[in-house]
Amino acid sequence: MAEDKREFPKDFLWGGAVAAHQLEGGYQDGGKGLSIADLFTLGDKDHPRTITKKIEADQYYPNHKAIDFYHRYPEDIKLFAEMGFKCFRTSIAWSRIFPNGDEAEPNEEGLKFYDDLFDECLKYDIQPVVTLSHFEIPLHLVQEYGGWRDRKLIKFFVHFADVCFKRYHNKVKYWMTFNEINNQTDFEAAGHLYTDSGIVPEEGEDNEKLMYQAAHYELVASAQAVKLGHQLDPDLQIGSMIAMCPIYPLTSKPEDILFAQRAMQTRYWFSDVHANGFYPQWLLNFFEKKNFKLDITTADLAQLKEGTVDYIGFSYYMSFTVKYTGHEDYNEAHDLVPNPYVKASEWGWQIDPTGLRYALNWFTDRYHLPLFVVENGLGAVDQLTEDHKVHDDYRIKYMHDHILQMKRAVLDDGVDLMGYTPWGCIDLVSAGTGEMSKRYGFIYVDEDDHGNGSLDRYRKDSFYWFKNVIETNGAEL
Ligand code: BGP
Repeated sequence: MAEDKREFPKDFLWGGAVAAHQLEGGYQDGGKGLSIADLFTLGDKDHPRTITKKIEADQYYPNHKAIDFYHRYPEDIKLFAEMGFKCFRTSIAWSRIFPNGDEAEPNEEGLKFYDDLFDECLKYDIQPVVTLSHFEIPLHLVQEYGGWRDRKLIKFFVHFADVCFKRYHNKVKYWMTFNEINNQTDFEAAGHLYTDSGIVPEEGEDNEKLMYQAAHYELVASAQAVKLGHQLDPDLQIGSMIAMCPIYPLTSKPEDILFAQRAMQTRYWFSDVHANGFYPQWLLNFFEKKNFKLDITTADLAQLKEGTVDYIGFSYYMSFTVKYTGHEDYNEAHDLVPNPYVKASEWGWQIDPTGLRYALNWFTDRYHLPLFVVENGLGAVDQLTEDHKVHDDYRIKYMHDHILQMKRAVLDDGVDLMGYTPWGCIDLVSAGTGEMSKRYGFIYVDEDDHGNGSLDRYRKDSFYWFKNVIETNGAEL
């Protein structure tokens, strides 16, 4: 097939994405408090990370140093500028601004750090795109309040959001409230509950109910933040951030189709609430059926309506497949089956570029809102050659195939896509495993899984490839 030489719309936001706890390091610098991410140990694809109660001397915590972006960001932003980035997605570490999370006054040193970081981006005309809560909440909120199981967290988060909007609204136009808010659907993995919501389920507690309650509080907090942000500055664009893994039926058997539909509803009701401002009826019926008496007030429901999002930001790495096995309700821990048509990465993530075009169309049909692909990429082991090169043609192929599908969704299907920020544009600590060796970057960072290495940065082959993609606005992939 002839190469598709069409360009993306002008003003398309090409860039890259990271999260504070996965690259900043400096975990106690500038008055920062501990966050739950500071208690994640190192794992690997066969051994999940654990979360210790306090910092243990004999454990390694990869996020403490990460890639030391906290001290080296000018060098890194310069490399992003060299690639031609139009935007840079990062998050604000909540515990840099509010070390405990429940203070009235913010920590000026933390605020100043992000002022300087955003100024450095703007120096090169790189627009910051900011996530407020990316998998880390101040540890004190976990220990004192039990994380998002407590309604008070709404107040603390909204205060944090308000302080950030007021301080940075002249520098940051694009915001997202909670990273991958729907990744809690896998409620049987207690680690996820802990990560997203800072909840440690107690013996005998119903994880599923806890998840729905925490998610409700988060959605109310998000809606209140969106409303406040718009009141302060109507130019702010505040979006949701959804982990999009389309769920396909294994066969065309009507039962499989219906079950896949319910699975999609179960994974994506979060964006329904963000975008529509109300709960889907099937879910309210489900709460009844399960006898979940959730704390959802009339005032909450009014607030959800008043704080709907401006766009849907989402991550896309893989698709899922399900098969109906006789029960009605989708349970992510048990109902996924391998897709015989799709190959998986070394970490078992099913690589499916076509699924990205499907997802873009699916979101468009459902919400009629602008979309933003704020994460996508291939985690792979890279080899640094003696002359400091990385020949990562596998990564280039992955990105080529995904960008091509994105191009078709935009130019053929008419999807309104704001931009594309591939994940981990510079190598960083994996959220899932804590490894450095699961690399996503265009820029190689000399550091191993245990924190050894010079931390020097090197341009991979994909660096030059992506630079050209941006320069030609996607005409040359
Ligand atoms: C997303 C998270 C990111 C990031 C990415 C890759 O779910 O938003 O924080 O880490 O996945 O995952 P991993 O780091 O586990 O490879």
